[in-house]
Formats: sequence, structure tokens, C-alpha cells
Amino acid sequence: MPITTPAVFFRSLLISILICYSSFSSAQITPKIIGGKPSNLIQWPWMAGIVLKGRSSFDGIFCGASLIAKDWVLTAAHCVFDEKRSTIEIIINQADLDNNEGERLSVDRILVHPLFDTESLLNDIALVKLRTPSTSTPITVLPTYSIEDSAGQDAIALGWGTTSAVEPKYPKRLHQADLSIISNPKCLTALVDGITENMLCAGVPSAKQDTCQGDSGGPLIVFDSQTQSWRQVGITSWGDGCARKGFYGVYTRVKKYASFISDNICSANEKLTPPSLSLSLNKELFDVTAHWSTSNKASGYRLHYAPFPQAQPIYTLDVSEITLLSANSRGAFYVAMSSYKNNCISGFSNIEHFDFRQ
Ligand code: 4AZ
Repeated sequence: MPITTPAVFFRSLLISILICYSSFSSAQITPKIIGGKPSNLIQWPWMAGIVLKGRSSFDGIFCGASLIAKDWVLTAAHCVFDEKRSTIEIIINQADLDNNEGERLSVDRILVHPLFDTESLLNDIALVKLRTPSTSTPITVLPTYSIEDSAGQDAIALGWGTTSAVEPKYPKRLHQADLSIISNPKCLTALVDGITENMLCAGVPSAKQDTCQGDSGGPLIVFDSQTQSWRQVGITSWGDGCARKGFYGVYTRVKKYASFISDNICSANEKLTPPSLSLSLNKELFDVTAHWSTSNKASGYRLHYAPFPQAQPIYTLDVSEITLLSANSRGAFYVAMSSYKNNCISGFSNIEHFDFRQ
């Protein structure tokens, strides 16, 4: 029987990662949506919207989206599964829908997740390829170790959706809602059913702020103090009404789709080669040290581990740019690494394992 559970083993591991960094002060956020407020658009250059071709931005907008590469935007599958590339256009960095600042670009391809389900809204994620690259700055979707997408984390949802839960009232300016990420068990007790690990919930206890009709497809973002950058952790997906006390908004958990995104948006020369991993074991002290080779292009690494010999479930941890990690364990685990840069990730390195069970 393994004595060390994955949680215990990697608690010591996390501590060793965390001491590698000094902390930064958290961002000053002055940021609607329901109960939100108009947003400063200059701050969100990657904010995008899906509009019907031939209509003004204000009349034609029906979903949010986000620029995740020069020529790709991310949105909800339920926004575009019924659309053709010739019927929609993408607006980017356009704070005020009345004003033609920012860009309006044509669509080359709509790629809906192959396992999207219109009933359960499972895998509510789609990629839209632009016909010409955007000049704006994309957002990164991979969370770093210091934020991930865990309960309690402050998050902001952005959108041009209705600002009233009782009547459709659409704003001209982008709005933002200041929310918190809610744990899935807590969300489940509120929403009864339908939440999976591939979804995340966000809201505020007062329910005064929430996303609503028209916000779908838009990003839920968190501020990463380590890199001083915003990261997209969710895609506005669904909810039981809007701003109802005791209920929460449901978002696609973007990090679960890192490979779907990378495999589709990254060109052959943006794809990273997997790192090469070696483990050194000290059986007397139950110490395991993992060391992996650097790849010039990588900006960081992800550690993947799973109980040995079952190999399920697989846990993933961002370890940022370090290339050496030690842990103390009396368990047995498989370990593998992957490398990443921006929104492109490599496949797994060689898979190693150790067995310190007695
Ligand atoms: C919608 O219909 C919608 N309160 C989006 C988000 C939420 C509810 C509905 C969450 O686009």
C-alpha cells in the first residue's frame, strides 16, 4: 500500500517550488455584465467578440471570444457550432461597440471541439481561425503554478452581454464582473448537477455580479503575480439564470484543453520538443530528484504524475522555468514532463517511475 498520497507527496514538492520565487504585490484592479461596471478596454487588447456579418458591431454581436494567437480566437462551442465562416466576423480590441477602433476580421475556419455536446454543454470550446492575423496582443491560457484555477482565486469575466437579468439590456461598452472561483463541490450543491471537472464555477456570494445572455464565449481571467500577466482560465458557458443567489456561473475549464488548443493553433516550428527526464533515487532516504533537459524555446515546464502502477488519474503541475525538483515520498508514482511557450505545449517526455513502498 502506498503510504504517501499524491497530495502529500506533492505538497513537499510545491513548497520547494514556491520558495524559489519571491512574491509580488497583487495587481491593483479597477475594473459589468450584471452588477459589473464599464471596463477600460485598453487593458484587454485580446478581448474579442463574434458579430454577424453585414451588421454593425452593436447590432451584430452575439458572443464574446479572446485572441490566443495572432490568427486564432477562442470561444464557446455553443456560440459557433451552428455558424458558417461566411456568416460571422470577429472584432478585436474594440471597447466601445459604437466606435470602430480596434479590428474587424474575416473568418477562415471554425473548429468546434469534436466531443462538444449541445445538451450537457460538455466540451463547450471552439477555435476560430482568422483569415488575416490580428495586430493585437494574444492572452495566454496556460496557468502558472502560482495561480492555477483553484477555489477562492479572484477572477474577472468580460463581456458585452445583458446588464439586466430581467430584461435584455445590452451595453455599448465592454463590462467586467469581479468574481471568485468556486469549488466544484460547492457549485454542485448549488446547481444540483451537470458540473464536471472540465468545467469551473465563478460567482460572488451576494450574486450581485454575474455573466449573462450574450457573455458566452468570453474569457474568465486571473492575474498571475509571478509573471505580472493576465491568464485565461475559463470560457463563459452557462448558468441557471443570471445573478441568482446561491447559484454560480459555469465556465469551460480551459487548462483541461491545453492539448486541443496547442495541437490546433501551433505551427510545426512553434511546437516544442518534449524535454528529456531523468530521476535519481535515494531509497534509504525516500528522496527522488527529477532533472530534465532544457529546450531553448521553452519558457516553462509542466510536471505530470500518476500513481504507479494504475497510471490514473494523471495530475499536472506547472513548475515554471526550473529544471530540477526534489521530493520525499514513500509512495510509487510515474513522472513525466512537458515544455511550453505561450499557448504551445510539447508532448510528454520519456515516462519514468519510482516505487518507495515497503
Ligand atoms: C448565456 O445565456 C449565459 N450566469 C451565460 C452565462 C450565464 C448564464 C447564461 C451564467 O449566455
